[in-house]
Amino acid sequence: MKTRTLQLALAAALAAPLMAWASPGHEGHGGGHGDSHASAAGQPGDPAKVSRTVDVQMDDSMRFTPAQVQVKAGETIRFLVVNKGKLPHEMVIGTTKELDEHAEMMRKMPDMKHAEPNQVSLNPGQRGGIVWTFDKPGTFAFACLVPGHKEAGMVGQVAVQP
Ligand SMILES: [Cu+2]
Repeated sequence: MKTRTLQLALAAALAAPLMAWASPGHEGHGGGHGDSHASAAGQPGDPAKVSRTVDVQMDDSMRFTPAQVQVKAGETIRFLVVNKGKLPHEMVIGTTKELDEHAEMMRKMPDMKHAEPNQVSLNPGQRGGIVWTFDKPGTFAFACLVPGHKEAGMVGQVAVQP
């Protein structure tokens, strides 16, 4: 499981700088869902202004392919996501901290379903998309927050170049 080890190592390496990045105003889901879609990782993109499409596959090996995406700050990316597995999977974009907090919430409320612009939840064989604008440079993440999946390594990384 070389890839998984690499991902875990990356996650660990990234955790520290991301802490410094998070602004107090963006911490957690304090105000509850729905009042703001802001994330330190960017903002929902305008489908009419997509810069580029990135195809992403999810499968039951608990991996995203590709697990690494490079973008330039300001780009609006359309992620076209397909679930090739036999389990439901999802892709959620955010900072490592946001995703950790979100995963914790999912563990407490496993039946919670919500549609946010930074995520797509797909049943086996289903396709979907996320349009997201990465407006700030930095290293961000995406993960499957189905309980256990992120922990099993279902995490990817978006490097946003200035
Ligand atoms: Cu998954």
